[in-house]
Amino acid sequence: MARNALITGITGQDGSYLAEFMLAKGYTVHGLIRRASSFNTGRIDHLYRDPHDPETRLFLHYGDLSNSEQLAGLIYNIRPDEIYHLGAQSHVKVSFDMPEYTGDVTGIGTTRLLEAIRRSGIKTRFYQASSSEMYGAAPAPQSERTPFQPRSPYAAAKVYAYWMTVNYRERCNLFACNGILFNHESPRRGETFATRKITRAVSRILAGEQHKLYLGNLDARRDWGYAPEYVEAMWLMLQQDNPDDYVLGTGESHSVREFVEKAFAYVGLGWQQYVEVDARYFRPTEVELLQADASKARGQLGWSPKVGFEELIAIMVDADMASVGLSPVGRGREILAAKLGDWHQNSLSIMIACQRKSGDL
Ligand code: NDP
Ligand code: GDR
Repeated sequence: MARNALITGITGQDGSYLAEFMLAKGYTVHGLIRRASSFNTGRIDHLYRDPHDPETRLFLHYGDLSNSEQLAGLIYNIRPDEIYHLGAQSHVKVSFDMPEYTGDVTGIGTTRLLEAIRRSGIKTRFYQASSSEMYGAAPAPQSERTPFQPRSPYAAAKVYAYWMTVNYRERCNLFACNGILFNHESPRRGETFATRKITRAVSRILAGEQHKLYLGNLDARRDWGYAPEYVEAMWLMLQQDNPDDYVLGTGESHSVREFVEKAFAYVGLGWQQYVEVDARYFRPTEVELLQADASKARGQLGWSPKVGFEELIAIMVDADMASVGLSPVGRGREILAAKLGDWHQNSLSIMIACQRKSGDL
């Protein structure tokens, strides 16, 4: 019988890639989605089929991480073999404006799920989307052994969720894993995160739809990888003999300034003419330097990312150019074709298809 998976955050960047990946593996996929006054399923519309169709293997359920009663019912009824908990208020800057809400959804949301699993008594495997933000001020490179020094309400909420995951693993013998993921990006990245804000601006400037790009701290350094490669490792973690925690990242660190420079240069523009620094995008406390030591994932999961920094930029700028009706430079497409097979290659066309709204949920 096909295995069952439940994905929270299925409408987000990672959730959409993971759903694709799991469907391709033959799983039946259940996703938690929020009720919204407009369609919020743009990233998964291409996967959605009429639930009356006997071939359907993707099912969406309304719910919210702030509502434990509903989560318990869902888990009890679906009885998933694997649960990927990706749902969160995931924006670090927003978490300074909404610390209590972020704690509730990003932190306690994990406890609600873990408790629902415990109470239902089902046998399942649980993945917690932990974050490199948890390292905060800790010196780089950061590994599973590096102590956390969170610098934002988001990071503090993730640290709480991390330890609750460990606690349920030890206390209830639950197969529960923390994936401590460093930044991973794609054409499906939310438009207010730095990389996508930049690649989208580059394409809109080229198309004459935007004239300036306002950014915050250009000196912060991040370890940026390509998102589809990371969701594959989430699945790998839950296929191991024993539950454990793993860092995922490229091992390279680059500044926001370098990202800007390369993204503009990719289309033949100089960035200084277009970029201005605006204090409103600075954070009260910043994480200056993140760089992964992912040797454990490499050794135990056999995972190492193939897409490098400049390649990631090419993939993202190409996709954003296509979405504003420009002909992409094309290197991004070549990289996807050459380095990644199967479902990765669809990334660009799906990104464009994402603009369509199905309307049949
Ligand atoms: P996104 O912000 O793209 O997606 C977040 C998802 O969570 C969306 O589906 C969103 O739904 C859902 N969500 C938000 N609030 C609630 C709620 N109250 N109830 C139910 N669902 C909710 O995040 P990513 O895909 O980038 O990241 C996935 C996870 O991984 C997150 O937990 C993030 O914190 C974590 N992470 C991400 C990294 C990255 O670089 N991308 C790195 C490390 C960790 P909606 O679409 O309706 O808003
Ligand atoms: P991050 O990603 O905070 O690392 O969290 P984000 O892209 O928001 O910021 C990266 C760095 O860029 C700097 N920056 C700006 N950031 C944004 N969003 N907008 C700007 O205008 C801007 N200018 C400069 C930031 O200060 C920061 O240093 C992401 C999220 O996906 C989290 O959920 C996840 O846990 C971590 O990555 C790992």
